[in-house]
Order: sequence, then structure tokens, then C-alpha cells
Amino acid sequence: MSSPEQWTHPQPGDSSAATAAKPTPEQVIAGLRATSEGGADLVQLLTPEGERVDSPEFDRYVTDIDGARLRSLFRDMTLVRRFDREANALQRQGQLGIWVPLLGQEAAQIGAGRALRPMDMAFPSYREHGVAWCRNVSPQDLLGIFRCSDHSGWDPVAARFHPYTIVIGNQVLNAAGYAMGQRFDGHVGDDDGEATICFFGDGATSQGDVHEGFVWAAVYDAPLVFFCQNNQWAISEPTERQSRLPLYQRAQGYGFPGIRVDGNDVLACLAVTRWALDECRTGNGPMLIEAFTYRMDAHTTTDDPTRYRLSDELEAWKLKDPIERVRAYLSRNGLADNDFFEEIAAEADNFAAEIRDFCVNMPDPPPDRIFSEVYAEPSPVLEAQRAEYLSYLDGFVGAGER
Ligand SMILES: Cc1ncc(C[n+]2csc(CCOP(=O)(O)OP(=O)(O)O)c2C)c(N)n1
Ligand SMILES: [Mg+2]
Repeated sequence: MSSPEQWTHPQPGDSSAATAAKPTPEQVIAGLRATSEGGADLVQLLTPEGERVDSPEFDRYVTDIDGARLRSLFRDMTLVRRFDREANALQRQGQLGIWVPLLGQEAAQIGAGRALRPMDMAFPSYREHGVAWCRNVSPQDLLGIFRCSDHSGWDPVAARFHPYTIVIGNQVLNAAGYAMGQRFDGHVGDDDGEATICFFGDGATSQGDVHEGFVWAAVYDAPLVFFCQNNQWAISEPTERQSRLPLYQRAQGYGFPGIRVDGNDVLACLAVTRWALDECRTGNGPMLIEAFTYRMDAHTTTDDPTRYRLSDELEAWKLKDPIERVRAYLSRNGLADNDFFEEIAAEADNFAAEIRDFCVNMPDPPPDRIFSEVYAEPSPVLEAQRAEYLSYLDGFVGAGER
């Protein structure tokens, strides 16, 4: 495969022979495309067909993943997908203001989420419902955000999961600062150390905040795993419009390691993220992981991807489905039978019914909640604002029923 790294770039003073080594238009196209293909550097432990690939480097990070644990990862991915599909349907029925689908990204999120230790901290963007699941943030709390009745229903310190961030790339700065704090507070340096993980997309890598976060984390050796889910699209912009080289290679320019993992392979994502977190907790951070995956649905429920991408691309990625390859592996190796798969399907159905019931009956939060949840301590100014707002609301017909 032709890739940008293989080309000879003319330097000042180069002879015309060197200039003649400029890439042809075909090479340019192939090279740009090379940023959106798995490539030789892709870490993979489970093929799309569900076959185990040996990895001398990463097998040791998943030696504990026996049949039971793999079944558990399968369950995580199945339930999270079911939650996602139910929430998508709820939006279509007017029960949510908007939904941000994770379809196709289950392995990246469950692999990374299950690699975290309790004291590690995670900073999501807005699509990380699978990581939220691993941090025990309830799906009901997520629904509050998308029903627009809540900003964030969980305690980020207790959950070790920061509120969702919609401003692209902004959480990278928050995470860099947090990880620098972990280092300054002496929580890094041995196997008991802490680490931080920060999730963002391929499009976010073009944001200044991400660049600044990379610089700060690098020069302060922050214990931070940058976890980029390259789902090939930033709304309607393909990855080729974000970078001339594979995203994981960006890390080199900042002086820390970058690695590309098959983002549809839950085992590889688990192994690579465990490795990267371990490096960070023992003082060798930061690290960049590019999880190579695909957004199988729309960007959000307000988007129509048929306007900018071809359906054959989606069809090709369906063959790399993150859940199906685990199902194939479990079945082929006699680690799960039909009863198991039926049990999980039934659990997913019940879970979806619970989600639906909760969502349609979700109470609106009391109107003064915005005054009680923003600052740690009340203040006279805040109290005055609260009183003024409540008396304003009392002026409306039916206010007494509140
Ligand atoms: C600073 C900023 N600019 C623009 C937007 C609008 N916006 C929302 S999502 C998005 C694309 C992000 O793509 P990517 O980083 O690849 O993440 P993905 O949605 O694919 O997970 C954009 C441009 C925003 N939310 N914040
Ligand atoms: Mg993207």
C-alpha cells in the first residue's frame, strides 16, 4: 500500500530528479486513503471472522480473559447496543430531544472502559455511552441529558467519569490538567498508580484544544491515555480531511508513543488500553491510542449520512461488526451455546423495556435545581437569583401545581 511516509518530499536545493519523485495523483489518492485503512500497524487479536490472532506483545495483557470474561464482554456490548438502539427509537418518537448513536463503536468503548481501574479517571466526549456503562453511570442518567431535562445526572468524582463534553476537543484540556494533577499529587510511579483516559474523535484531532492538550501532557509526562475513536467521519467530513498521515502517528511529533488498534476488536482494545494505562500509571505517559472503527449510524438523530457517504462503505464495515466476531469466537470454541445467546437476548429485551418505561415517565427536575447543582456552596447572590427566578415562575398560570 502506498502511504505518505514512503514518498520523497523535495527539500530546498534538491535536484529536479528528487522533485520528480513527487507522488502521482494516484499515489496521492492511495496515500490519503491509507489514512483510512487499517494498515499493517493495526493491533488485532480477534479477526472479523472471530479467529484469534497471536500477539507476542499484547497477549500478556489479556491472559485473564477466559470464556466467562469474554462472555461478559459480549454481554456488555450487546446491552449497550440495545440501549443505544432503544434511545435512538425514543428520540424518533419524540421522547428525547436528540440522540448520539454509538452503533459500531461498542468494542472500542467496552474494551477501553473495562481496562480502567477504579481510581482511574475518564473524560468522555458525547458518544461514550459504553464507557459510561463500564463506570456504572446509569443509562437513565444519560437519558436525562438527551431529554434536555438535566445537564449531567452523575457525580463525576464518585463515578470517575467526567460529564459529557459537546465542545469538540475541550475535554482534552480538562483531562491533561487532571492528569498533571495526578502526577503532582504523587499518584503516579508504581503499579498502584492512577491514570486518566480521554476520549475524542478523529475530527477533534484538528482542534487547537487537542494540540494544546497533547503539548501539556507531553512536557509534564502526564499519566494520560489519549483515546481517539477514529470512526472515519466527523459528521460529513471524512478522516482524509483531517490528516495526511494516520492519526496515531501524530503522537510522534509530540514525543510520546502512538498506536493503532482495531477498534472493532474488544480484546485488542482491552489489551492495548491496559498496556497504555499501565505505562501511564508507572510514569511513562502520555500515550495515544487510535481505535480504528466505524460510525455505523448517523452522527446524531439530526443527521442524514446517506447525503454524504455511500452505502457500500457501511456494508463493508458491517462485516467487521464488533459483536458478531465475539459471538463467532465463543461459538466456534465451545465457550457459549445457544442458551447463552438467548439468555442475553432476553436480558437485552427486558433492559430495553425498562429504559423505555423510565424515559417516558421521567419526571422533570424541580426548576430550582440549576441553583443547587452548580456551585459547591450557596452564596447570597445565588440565593437572591434563585428567589427571583422562583417568584417569576409563580407569576404563571398553574404555577401552584409545580
Ligand atoms: C468546537 C466545536 N466545533 C464544532 C462543533 C460541531 N460538531 C459537533 S460534533 C462534530 C464532529 C466531531 O467529529 P469527531 O471528532 O470525529 O467525533 P464523532 O462525532 O465522529 O464521534 C462537530 C464539528 C462543536 N460541537 N464544537
Ligand atoms: Mg469521528
